Amino acid sequence: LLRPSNDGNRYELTSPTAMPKAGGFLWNQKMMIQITCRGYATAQFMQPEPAKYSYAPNIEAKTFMQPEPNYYTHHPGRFVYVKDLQTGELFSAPHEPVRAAPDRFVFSAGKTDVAWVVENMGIRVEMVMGLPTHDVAELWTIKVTNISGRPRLLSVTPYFTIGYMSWMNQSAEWNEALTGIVATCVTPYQKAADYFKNKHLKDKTYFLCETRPDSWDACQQAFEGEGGLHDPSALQQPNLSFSDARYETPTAAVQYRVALAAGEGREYRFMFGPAFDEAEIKTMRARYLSKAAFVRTAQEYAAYMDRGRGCLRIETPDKELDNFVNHWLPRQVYYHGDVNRLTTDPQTRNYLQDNMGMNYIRPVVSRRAFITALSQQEATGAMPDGILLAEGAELKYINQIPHTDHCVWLPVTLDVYLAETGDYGLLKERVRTENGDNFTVFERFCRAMDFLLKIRDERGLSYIAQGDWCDPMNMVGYKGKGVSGWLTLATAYALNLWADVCEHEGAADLARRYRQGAQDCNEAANRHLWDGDWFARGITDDNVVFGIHKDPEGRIWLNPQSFAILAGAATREQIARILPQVEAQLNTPYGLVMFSPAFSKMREDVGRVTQKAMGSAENGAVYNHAAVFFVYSLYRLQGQQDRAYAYLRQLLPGPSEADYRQRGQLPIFVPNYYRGAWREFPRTAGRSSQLFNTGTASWAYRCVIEGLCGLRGDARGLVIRPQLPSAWQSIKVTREFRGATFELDIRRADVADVTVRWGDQVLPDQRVTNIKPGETYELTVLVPRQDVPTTSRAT
Ligand code: CEZ
Repeated sequence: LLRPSNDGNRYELTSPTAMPKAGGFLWNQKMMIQITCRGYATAQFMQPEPAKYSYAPNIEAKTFMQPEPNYYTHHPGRFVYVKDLQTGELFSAPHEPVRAAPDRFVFSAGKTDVAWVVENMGIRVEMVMGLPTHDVAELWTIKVTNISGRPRLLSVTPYFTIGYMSWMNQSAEWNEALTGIVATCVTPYQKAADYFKNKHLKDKTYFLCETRPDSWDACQQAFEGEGGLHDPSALQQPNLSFSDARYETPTAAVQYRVALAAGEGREYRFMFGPAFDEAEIKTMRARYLSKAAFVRTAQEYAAYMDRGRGCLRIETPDKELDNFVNHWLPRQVYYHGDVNRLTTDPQTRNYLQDNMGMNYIRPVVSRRAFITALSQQEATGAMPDGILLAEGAELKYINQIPHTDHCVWLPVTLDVYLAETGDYGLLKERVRTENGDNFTVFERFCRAMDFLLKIRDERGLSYIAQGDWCDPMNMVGYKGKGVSGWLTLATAYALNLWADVCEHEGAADLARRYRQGAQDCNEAANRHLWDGDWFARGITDDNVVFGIHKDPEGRIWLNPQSFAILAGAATREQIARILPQVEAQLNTPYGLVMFSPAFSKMREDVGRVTQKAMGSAENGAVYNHAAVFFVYSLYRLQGQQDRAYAYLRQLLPGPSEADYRQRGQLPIFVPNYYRGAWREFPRTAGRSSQLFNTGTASWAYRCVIEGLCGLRGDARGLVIRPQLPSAWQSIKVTREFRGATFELDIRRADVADVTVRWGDQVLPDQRVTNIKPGETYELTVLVPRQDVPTTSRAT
């Protein structure tokens, strides 16, 4: 059903029906496209706000990518109809809209292109989509080959949807000079001021053909007619109807009539994308639409993707994990760090965590991100809800709702930056904000930490306002009193991390003060939120503690447990109580759910999260971001590597076929969630959201690098403490770190503690120091045969 190919660089799916929503995605800094194995596509480009060029038949939200996208007959897509003109038989590739059962089907998701091979009626259709590196356009190659062994007469009709562009004004027509269909619209708006903004929008969609077709349709209705998309009326005629669209829904359908001898094939190239005017379309055509340009563009794009290669190669007994970690996980991390989810105002916590992952790929980008984020710090020390990345951008949608956790992510992200680079110089940089204040990075971090200390109530618990990390938990504290148990613990974690940095910088007083602050938070959490076997999630405006034994829904939440471990709030005895509760109440065959049981109805003192569908998203799904926090916290303990690995592994679909089918997703990204509520709704449990925007990616990569492989930098060098699952005898790892390459041969041996050998030396403290850029270090790492599970904190 599915398998890696091309040395793990691609993933192939051989059925269009087993996992209908499975697909792949490509991006550059201006656009992204997610396309399913059946040909449905969702594409977005930036100008600078997100916009469409292939529209749905209704007016759709463009604000953010949504989970579990619904595909329907007229969903935007990229298709080609093939009709036998002698028998009248018809099929379409990749699969939609005709849905004819293929003789052979291969959907192949690559890192730099998405491709298909579909065979039906003795005809092979090969489709490949690539993107340029710096422009917004899809580059398509469609090849049709006669494999029937006899001469054939065919019509080949690419059908690329343009869709409902605008209720104000939309049209489309064939453009002879450009050899393609050009559709035009006016983006709907109301305010006069928006006229001047919208003037510069790319309100044209073009579909260009390298080879002039014999006929075309630019009007959707003319093409589809009474036949419907399964058998469009225009395909029942000798040729398409040369229609134009006059305030009608535009489309791009073009037809080639071909006679193919046995074994003969034809290759066509097309370009699809948005433009401002015809001059731009002309330039784009000249730049890209030829065989030579396609080859050059593919090479450039491959070089661009290669910059996101990541810093780790592993060879373990778990081949599927290897494939994911060596190929796909860094790609997903790179995507986040490279384009910040293609928004002009990423949520601050997302912006910082996405850059946390970028530290493993291009730390200079992360360094710049600190400066960008801190240059928007408020006078109070608070961080805004979103970071503005484009001129004229504004805080929109979720970023207009006050959340209180953003400062937490500063030291969390910095922790990885310093571990990767050792660049403490960053702390001395001066950053000026719009309101005119001018502080060093170090001072700004102190101000952010002071702010976290300040936004606590008389009990020492952190206010939640209208949300914390959990966005839709908007009614716990909207009256101004409610507190977040998670945030109290996350504050302690952040303060401790920052205290370490203060110490390194010789600011002992500050270190003491932040450590004291952390201890206060931990004590407050223990006093008010420890429920006997786990930590509660919070206390509402009306002073009701929730996330506790007696709650029938939302009884136990994962995040407070993870951060109680990270913050050092949980003692060894408490951890020993927490871990089995998490396993018993939160684990499912598809991973750890974020809390349990899911809410079946609105709880007005918790909020919008309880209104989401049971088991979807934050309402008790396997919300991978939360699951991976827990995995990370286990890796920070000693002797929890079996649990950590088991939960980490569940982030990924497979490897059994039943699991792939149930999740419905290729193992080429971690989605933001899999459906939970597996006791209530086993039929839908495990189903992937298909949404690859998620903080999970950064943390998963971090868990593999720092946790499983145990390769974490510090001020002096690289510390090596692998945490292999007990069933593993050995692994091989290549790690790039501070310009050097480390080749590690890690295996179990009769040693009392991890032993790192370099040549004939045993390295003290399992640490490589004086790392020389350009050098390759070959290390032998011996790990004890028996890891005694304990719950003590790692040092
Ligand atoms: O958004 C994510 C946020 O991007 O949800 C996470 C949060 O930590 C991330 O910053 C957990 O709440 O209802 C909502 O508004 C949700 O919060 C979603 O928007 C959710 C999306 O699924 C992410 O794309």
